[in-house]
Amino acid sequence: MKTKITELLGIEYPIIQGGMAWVAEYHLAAAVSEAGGLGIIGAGGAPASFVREQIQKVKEITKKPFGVNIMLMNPEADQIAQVVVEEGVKVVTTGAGNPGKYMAMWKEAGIKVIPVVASVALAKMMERAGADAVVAEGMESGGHIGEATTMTLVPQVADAVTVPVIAAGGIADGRGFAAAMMLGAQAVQMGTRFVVASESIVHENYKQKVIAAKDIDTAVTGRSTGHPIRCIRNKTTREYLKLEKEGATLEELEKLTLGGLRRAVLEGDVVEGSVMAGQIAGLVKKEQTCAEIIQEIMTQGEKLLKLR
Ligand code: TUI
Repeated sequence: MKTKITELLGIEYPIIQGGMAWVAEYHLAAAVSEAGGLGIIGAGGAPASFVREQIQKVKEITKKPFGVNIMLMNPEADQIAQVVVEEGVKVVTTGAGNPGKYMAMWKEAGIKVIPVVASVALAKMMERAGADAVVAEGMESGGHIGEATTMTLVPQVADAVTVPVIAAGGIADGRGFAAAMMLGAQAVQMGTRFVVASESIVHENYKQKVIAAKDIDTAVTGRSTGHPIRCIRNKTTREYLKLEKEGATLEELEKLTLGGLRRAVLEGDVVEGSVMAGQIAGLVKKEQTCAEIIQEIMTQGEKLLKLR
């Protein structure tokens, strides 16, 4: 299927894998890229040296295009911004901030820059700064989120910018894919469905938590601190929300979740760790390979779009 995004990135299908911290390492990224989508290495909170190794490893196992996501709250974001240039990365996505100060350097290096935005205002600013596309991410997503839903954000961003828009948040099957295209998107980005992929190194407990989740099993913590994070409800989200209601300090709240994502993803601590996942977890029912996931979505999605 050809869209402005498949053309821009040189990929077969308009499906991009989210740059999830700890989850989006090189095995997953390579599997998605090999399956014809765009795999992404998520820098998350990792040091620049680790990100460089991940890039070198993905290049060893796939010749297909891949990207790197830079989480801008990472204390080593400046160094990682340099590493992607040095390693010849072709596509960079960013999250949780404004990548404006890196844009000139990345464009100079010929990198396709795709910031993740949660508002029309940032989308317009990124277009002016030279972005090649934007990911419009709704609050159905897992992890760090904005305020607008995918249904409302995608068409408004599509109207506000001329660069292609990639829809993210709440998409996990062909129906969501087709709906996103109808809203004006040229591709979708998915996280939660790829968390449970066979090639995903995420701990089995985490995968089972996503697979068992129902429609209303996620919760958003940190609304009061300005860092809203969506996770599957567990002991820690309940405790966090209780403390938040009682007016706990930022310090007390942060102590509760420090390192929680790593503990959940790598050690399988889904009781006290942070099991980040989107609201669409309720639709994700089984583990499949990245190729199966992409094929299934494209078959169902294209069929629906042809009914127009
Ligand atoms: O970045 C994400 N989602 C994430 S990052 C992340 S890493 C993390 N790990 C542990 C604790 C906390 C975070 C987990 N999930 N999505 C992309 C995204 N970016 N969503 C919303 C935004 C965003 C929000 C505000 C982008 C820019 C922005 O403001 C920019 C400005 O004007 O400063």
